[in-house]
Amino acid sequence: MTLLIATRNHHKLDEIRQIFALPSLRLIAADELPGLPDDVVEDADTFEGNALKKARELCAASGLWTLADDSGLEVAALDNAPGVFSARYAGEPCDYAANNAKLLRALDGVTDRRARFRCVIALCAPDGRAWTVDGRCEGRIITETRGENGFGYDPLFVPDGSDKTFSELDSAVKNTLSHRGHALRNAADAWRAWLTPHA
Ligand code: ITT
Repeated sequence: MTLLIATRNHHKLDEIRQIFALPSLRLIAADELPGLPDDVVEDADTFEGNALKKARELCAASGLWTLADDSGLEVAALDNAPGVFSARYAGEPCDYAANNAKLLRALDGVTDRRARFRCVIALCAPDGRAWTVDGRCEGRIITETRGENGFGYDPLFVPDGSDKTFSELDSAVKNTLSHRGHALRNAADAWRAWLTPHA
């Protein structure tokens, strides 16, 4: 069976391919399928809403079972901002360095550094049915960027139980701890029988 991954974000795609490797399930990226809409307008006010929108639009355009990821960072001292605006926190187009710089300015002098990453994975079937699962990772925001791996807010985020940022951990370790890892393992548990019916 073929599953379309409804993301244009290559970092996410790499992580999804590493984590969501089910037997006899072929993952195909949106960039590999010509004729799909370039961008889905992410105007829902929840991760669930945006994940479902991405999955439904690309499923309708492709006719394939489709999986989408909507994710972001919630910072306690900022009333859970940037949340669904994580990709465009410092404006559009998405600029990870500018987002990190803005986050550090917003937390300047703030002692409560608690934050969490959240990820909602949506699955849409060609007949229009759709489902979601989620995952989260609690941690804190440090005061300067550290590490080279990963993407987005990874250089500023230290998951609970670690003293390294996601950017200092290798991707296999990040995937065991991360919001995306938790969400995709929940997805495999919930949907394995549909996605690998003959495995
Ligand atoms: P698609 O919509 O095409 O999937 P996107 O990058 O626009 O790609 P989102 O709208 O879900 O995806 O925004 C996710 C943002 O949240 C991303 O740009 C990062 O800023 C942040 N983010 C999500 N997961 C992350 C992770 O594992 N590490 C660091 N930052 C992450």
